[in-house]
Amino acid sequence: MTRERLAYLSLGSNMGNKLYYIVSAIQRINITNGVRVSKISSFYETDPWGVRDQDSFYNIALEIKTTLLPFELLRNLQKIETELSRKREFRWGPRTIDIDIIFYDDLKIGIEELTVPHPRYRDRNFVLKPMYEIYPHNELLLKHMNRDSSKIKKIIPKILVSSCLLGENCNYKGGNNKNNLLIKLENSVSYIPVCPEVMGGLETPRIPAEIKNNKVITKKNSDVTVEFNRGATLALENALENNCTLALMKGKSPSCGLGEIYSGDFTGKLVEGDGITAKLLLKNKIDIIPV
Ligand code: PH2
Ligand code: MG
Ligand code: MG
Repeated sequence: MTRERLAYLSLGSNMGNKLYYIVSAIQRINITNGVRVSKISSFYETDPWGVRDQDSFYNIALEIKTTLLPFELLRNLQKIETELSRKREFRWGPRTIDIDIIFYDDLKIGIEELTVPHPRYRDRNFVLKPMYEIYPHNELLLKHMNRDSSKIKKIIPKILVSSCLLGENCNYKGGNNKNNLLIKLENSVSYIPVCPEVMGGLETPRIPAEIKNNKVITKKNSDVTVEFNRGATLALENALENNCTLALMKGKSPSCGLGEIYSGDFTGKLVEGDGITAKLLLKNKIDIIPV
């Protein structure tokens, strides 16, 4: 077992739902074996650097702790880029997601595939500014900051989130599904917490329910479809009022699950499908990351 080392990453996106790509990347980095995200900077909207004639970027910086060697880390990050539809068309062109290793411990690596520290970070405020937030004792970052005058603006994205993921005791058992990464992200975004089941009028704790034949049925065989639909509508209203384009939703749940949900037999088995709220959000062009 190699020891854990600190590395600093720069993330950027300027295609499609930029917020979705950046947050998806953070989550995928955090669940990679041998990697955990330890610090997340603010989000910045930045002028395109290099090739100027393209959409503005969202950029952030991450501190990670990793037992992976630089090349293993690089491979894993490239895999995440590919999973998030990254296509390599031309240098510095538009991309759904770019994940660059800026520093890896105090290592200096210089071969064709990987140069660390990143060869151009000193010229890029979109790297320096977010990085300085989470790495303030690195004076070099500050020193380089004014070589580049391109505009960069801090933003606080609004994100719809299942309340239980932030630690609210609103799941059916009366407990929560607190997620450490989402708690860490709380300093960089503005969360709009919703629990569609509670908003729909159900109590906590409540009898578990699952979707079967397009209805939501409790384990005691009562039909709670009306409550689930009401909760979904209220969650959607919250999202629209706040112009959310992204929702972080509790996975597998009959309200919030995406892609896979419980089968309807109360056996713990999963089947393909979306929860009632997830389906409504998607229909209204709000992207979902299941957590
Ligand atoms: N990435 C590039 C080229 N230009 N400009 C901004 N503002 N942000 C980026 O992340 C970025 C860029 C190549 O990686
Ligand atoms: Mg890059
Ligand atoms: Mg890159």
